[in-house]
Amino acid sequence: MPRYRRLLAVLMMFIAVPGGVALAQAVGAPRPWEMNMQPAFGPLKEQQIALHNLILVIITLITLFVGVLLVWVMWRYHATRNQAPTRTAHNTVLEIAWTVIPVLILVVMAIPSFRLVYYEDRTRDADLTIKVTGHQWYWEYTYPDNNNIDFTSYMIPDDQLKPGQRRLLEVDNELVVPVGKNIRVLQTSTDVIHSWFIPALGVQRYAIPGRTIETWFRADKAGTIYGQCNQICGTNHSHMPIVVRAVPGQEFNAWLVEAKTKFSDAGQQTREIAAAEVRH
Ligand SMILES: [Cu+2]
Repeated sequence: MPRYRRLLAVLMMFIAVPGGVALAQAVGAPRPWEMNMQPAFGPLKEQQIALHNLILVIITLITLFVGVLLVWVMWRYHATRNQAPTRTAHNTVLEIAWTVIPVLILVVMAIPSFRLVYYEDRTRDADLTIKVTGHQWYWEYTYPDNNNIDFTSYMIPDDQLKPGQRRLLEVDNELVVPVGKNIRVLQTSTDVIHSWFIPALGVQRYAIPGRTIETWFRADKAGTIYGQCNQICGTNHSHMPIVVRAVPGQEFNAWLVEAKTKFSDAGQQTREIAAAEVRH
């Protein structure tokens, strides 16, 4: 009974996911039947969820209020119940109220909103800087604090995926970062505008040619976090995913040593990039 089994699998997922987070490897990725935002991996996303929840309450109350008012007006002032309509044209108190109250509501929404925009903008105390360069159609990551380690990150095509890997989301070289550290991200692009978007980290920033745009993030737990380019950037826009692997400090240092040898020949990298661009 495949349908029954599928339903069971979905149910299991709802049970397994919260439990899974507590286990060894947390995963920040989209899930089937997802109705909410992805669970937070760090402070940016936590604050985004808090702002979202606040605004959701406000707009729900407004919608209910306006809806009830509309239904009441339709019922109360229907021609059969209100045969001699009033000729009222002005009501100063009412007009001031329906101007001032919405302004106050907007101010209540604007204050936490602006606070969050500035919080996401840059970190005052970065532990590590990473440069992200968008290319048609892959990402390039540079670690200026660590011998300028530089590598490209390409999507793994469908026919090379291992069992259990996510289609259109896996890459050959992940961006590796230490857990609990503030990561400053400097972004640019070499061709068109891309956007570095990682929902579970709460990061979404344009990569614009000729400009360097800053943002930051922090992963507060170890795990693998998936994202995608979300600015339409050409034919293979859907083929340039982002994978961030957040690992404990010691593991990160070990990775740095390994990466220094693995990606040591910067010249070779550059030549490969140039060759890839000619092929496209
Ligand atoms: Cu792109």
